Amino acid sequence: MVRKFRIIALPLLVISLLLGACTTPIFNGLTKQSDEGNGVINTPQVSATTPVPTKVSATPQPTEIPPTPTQANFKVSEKDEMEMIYIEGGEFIMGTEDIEAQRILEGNGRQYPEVPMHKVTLDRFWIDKFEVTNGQFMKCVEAGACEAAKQNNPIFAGPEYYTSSEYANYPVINVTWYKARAYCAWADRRLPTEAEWEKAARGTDGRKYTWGNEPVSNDVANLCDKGCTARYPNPKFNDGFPETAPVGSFPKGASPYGAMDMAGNVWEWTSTIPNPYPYDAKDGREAEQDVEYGSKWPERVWRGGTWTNGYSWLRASLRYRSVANYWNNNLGFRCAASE
Ligand SMILES: [Ca+2]
Ligand SMILES: [Ca+2]
Repeated sequence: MVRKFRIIALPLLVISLLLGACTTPIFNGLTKQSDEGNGVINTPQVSATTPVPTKVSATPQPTEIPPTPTQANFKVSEKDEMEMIYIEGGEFIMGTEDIEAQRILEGNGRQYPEVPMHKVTLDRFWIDKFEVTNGQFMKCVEAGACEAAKQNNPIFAGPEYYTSSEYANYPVINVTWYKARAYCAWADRRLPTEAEWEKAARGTDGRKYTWGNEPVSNDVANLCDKGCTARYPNPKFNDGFPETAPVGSFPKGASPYGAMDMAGNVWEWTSTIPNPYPYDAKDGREAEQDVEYGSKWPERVWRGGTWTNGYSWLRASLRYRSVANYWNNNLGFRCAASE
């Protein structure tokens, strides 16, 4: 009896092992896809404003891996292959009561008041994950839709900065607001408003920096560190980049949504005309045309700090500004989109 049981049990054991060997890789594959889809964004809230992935089906084919909810939060632009991040609609905390911001108010004339801290409600939008690069901008120039960046204020790379494949993944610089706007239009996008920019940079919780409230360190942003070639190198920091850095070089400084370099590397143009808080998109500061608005020369807001500035310029709420036809070797941009 015992012998007969062994004869039957042995083939069953073999069959079950084979089944196990077959099913394990499939399970692992599903798990891996799910992890990749999660990125740095938490599971999104399901709401009427959440975009529906085009491949979602109520009855997915057995051979297809079901899309995870987070896949709806990323897309890639067909025009310039920019990765884009979905930012849900709703309220966030804009501005600051930070003592640094209060103190700076008394000083730099081109810095603009960040106070008071207040709540702003935005519609959903998409934000570029990275600053627009030389490689991407050159495609727009070659397409005849963009005017080349100014090359008379170069960094050490000289004119090759814009054209060499070595710098294709570095942020484009020396572009005016008009050139930035033209690029985003070519790429079927637009410049972000400064409110959108700030929400994408700091999330909804009013944090001081993209990464949280911890002090600035070497691995969160490209700022003017000890090797910096700009006017005020700071020997207390060593971020490894004397001038601009390839986009996405500081993943530890990513925003809560996963956007890169929203602290440091290059300043970023926004669509917004500087105007005191509270932020109100309907009071004329988001005028699309080059209208006269409080000044003969329309100004626009910059955000995010840069490789030529120190750690105190990396606050997510910091506002800087210039006339729209200004350019500099620390000034670039990223784009946004409503849909
Ligand atoms: Ca640096
Ligand atoms: Ca930046």
